[in-house]
Amino acid sequence: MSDGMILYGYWRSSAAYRVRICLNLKELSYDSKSVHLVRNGGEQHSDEYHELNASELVPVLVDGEVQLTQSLTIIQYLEEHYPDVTVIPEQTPLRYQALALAQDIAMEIHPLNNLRVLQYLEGELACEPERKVAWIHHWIHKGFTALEEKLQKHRKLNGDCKFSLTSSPSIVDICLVPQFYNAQRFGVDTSLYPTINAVVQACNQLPAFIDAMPENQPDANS
Ligand SMILES: N[C@@H](CCC(=O)N[C@@H](CS)C(=O)NCC(=O)O)C(=O)O
Repeated sequence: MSDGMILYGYWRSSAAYRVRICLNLKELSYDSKSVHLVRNGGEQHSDEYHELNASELVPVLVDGEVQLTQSLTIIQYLEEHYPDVTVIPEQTPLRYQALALAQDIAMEIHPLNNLRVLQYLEGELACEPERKVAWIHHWIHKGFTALEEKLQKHRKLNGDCKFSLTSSPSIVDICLVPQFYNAQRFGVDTSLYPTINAVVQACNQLPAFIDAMPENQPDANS
């Protein structure tokens, strides 16, 4: 276990939520530093935080001398440096399937509904609130439809499994659970995706996932 890891995040940030799950699964202790994404125009835009990540996005993980951005890179770093519990399968082709599905969520769904994208739609592009919601739902449904199909195909070929691709939680589940939370927060009808639902339910019974939930963070509802 490493002393002194610091995670800069925000209770509702999906990307920080991914890192919290990964740290918990690996039983690594860390201190949380809250970066309020809304208050005072967003603390991510402060000079102090800009020094830490010029992209002005959370999370940032500091582990001793190492300072990291991008949740998938942070997970890869944790996997390589704290391998006692693994979250990226080792066997080919499962490993690459898992990395690809994690990217399907983290790169094809999440960025389109990120705070700054929604703020730009509402602000500069003067998008009506209901059209903004339509945008959010459209991209989540598109991503979840494909993901549901991929998870069902995996089951047809390999038999049933408790988590997305494997019998223990992987990087796919780490990305899926926060995206599902986000979908529900925005009122997306998630009942359309039975396999995704079953996987999320299985994950959310585990302490590592429960402890990482937004409402269980020190800055929840701040
Ligand atoms: N690809 C990045 C995404 C990071 C990201 O989008 N973070 C969001 C919260 S989930 C953020 O900081 N948003 C602030 C903003 O949009 O101004 C990662 O995986 O770490």
